[in-house]
Amino acid sequence: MEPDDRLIAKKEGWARTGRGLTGEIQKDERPRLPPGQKLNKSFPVLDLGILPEVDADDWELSVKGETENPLVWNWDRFSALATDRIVTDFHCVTTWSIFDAHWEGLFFRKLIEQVRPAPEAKFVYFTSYDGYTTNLPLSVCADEDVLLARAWNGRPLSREHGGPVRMVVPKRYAWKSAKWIKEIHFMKNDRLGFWEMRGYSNTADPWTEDRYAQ
Ligand SMILES: Nc1nc2c(c(=O)[nH]1)N[C@H]1C(S)=C(S)[C@@H](COP(=O)(O)O)O[C@H]1N2
Ligand SMILES: [Mo]
Repeated sequence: MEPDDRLIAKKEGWARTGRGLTGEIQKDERPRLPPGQKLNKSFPVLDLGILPEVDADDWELSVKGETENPLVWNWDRFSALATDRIVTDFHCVTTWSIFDAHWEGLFFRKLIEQVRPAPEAKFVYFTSYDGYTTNLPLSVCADEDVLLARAWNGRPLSREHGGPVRMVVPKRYAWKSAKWIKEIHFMKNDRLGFWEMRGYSNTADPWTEDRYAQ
């Protein structure tokens, strides 16, 4: 069989003239708001209502459990490292979402590098200065957008949003992001946190409306 020269020539012509191009750029199929969420222009405050007052000078973070190198950071140690920046959306299970929160802090994966979790460590349990707790798999905490935040939208994190330092886990409902973080415990086994023990999902994925425990 001989090549079909007429077909080839026609298709070469299409390449020259750009046949079939619309000039439209393919839009992301996925909407930006997860199902059931509403965009909030301001950043709401939501917590147990205890609002601990923790001065940066008094703040300490202790990282312990199944790790080779447990550590305690004070504000000076932490803030010298905490220069990572990220812009994320943030979704609360009570149905508000905010877009484009500018966070500054330390990527959690860098904390993981420093403490070197043991191979058996599969879960992380967070304890806050108000007594709040929450839990996540280590694999979720290692995601590139997870951080310990000390600033929001260019300003030191306010007390009501969890200052001096809070967790930010953008791919999970906001109750997984502990404010006023005090202790991070690497563990072999999972342990349910405050809301996880009270009917809220342990996996907490906004994109599948994974709000409540089954
Ligand atoms: N320490 C602590 N962290 C917490 C909470 C809390 O009560 N205490 N509430 C959680 C819940 S339910 C939500 S929706 C977010 C709200 O964060 P924001 O107040 O900065 O919006 O914080 C989460 N982290
Ligand atoms: Mo929440």
